[in-house]
Amino acid sequence: MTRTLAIIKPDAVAAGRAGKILAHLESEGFRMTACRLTRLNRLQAEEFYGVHRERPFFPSLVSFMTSGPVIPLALEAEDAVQRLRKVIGATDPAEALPGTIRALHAESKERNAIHASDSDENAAREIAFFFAEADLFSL
Ligand code: FUP
Repeated sequence: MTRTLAIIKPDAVAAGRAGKILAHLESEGFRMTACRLTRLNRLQAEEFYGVHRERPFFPSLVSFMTSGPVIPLALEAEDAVQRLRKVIGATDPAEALPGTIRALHAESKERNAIHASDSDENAAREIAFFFAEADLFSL
């Protein structure tokens, strides 16, 4: 078993889609090892997306990610990082394969319902961003 981090983003939480997204993740075999409902402040959002700091969409992304509550989830599965990337679909919902979470629930490239770590190294960093080791349940 390996771990990855998902975040159900403010658009999906506000639209009442968090339950459906969690059910989708569970139906794909992901198990929750930690879960919170929280709102990022500006500094936290800027740090989380620090790799995109110089990109033109960065201010808008930070503003969106701080606009309301989010649900970070530490998830466990075999090959969790790569499998979750497949299940969420492409960044832009217009390019996401049918049946993926972003194809089903995202509004736009920015308001795209869910985040998923893109490597094992980033998964470890992103899980630690939201959760203490003692908060993680091993299943
Ligand atoms: P992803 O790994 O699919 O979440 O996509 P990226 O790491 O490339 O981008 C991180 C977030 O930046 C996306 F979820 C949404 C936002 N973004 C934009 O708003 N516009 C863009 O052109 C690219 C990314």
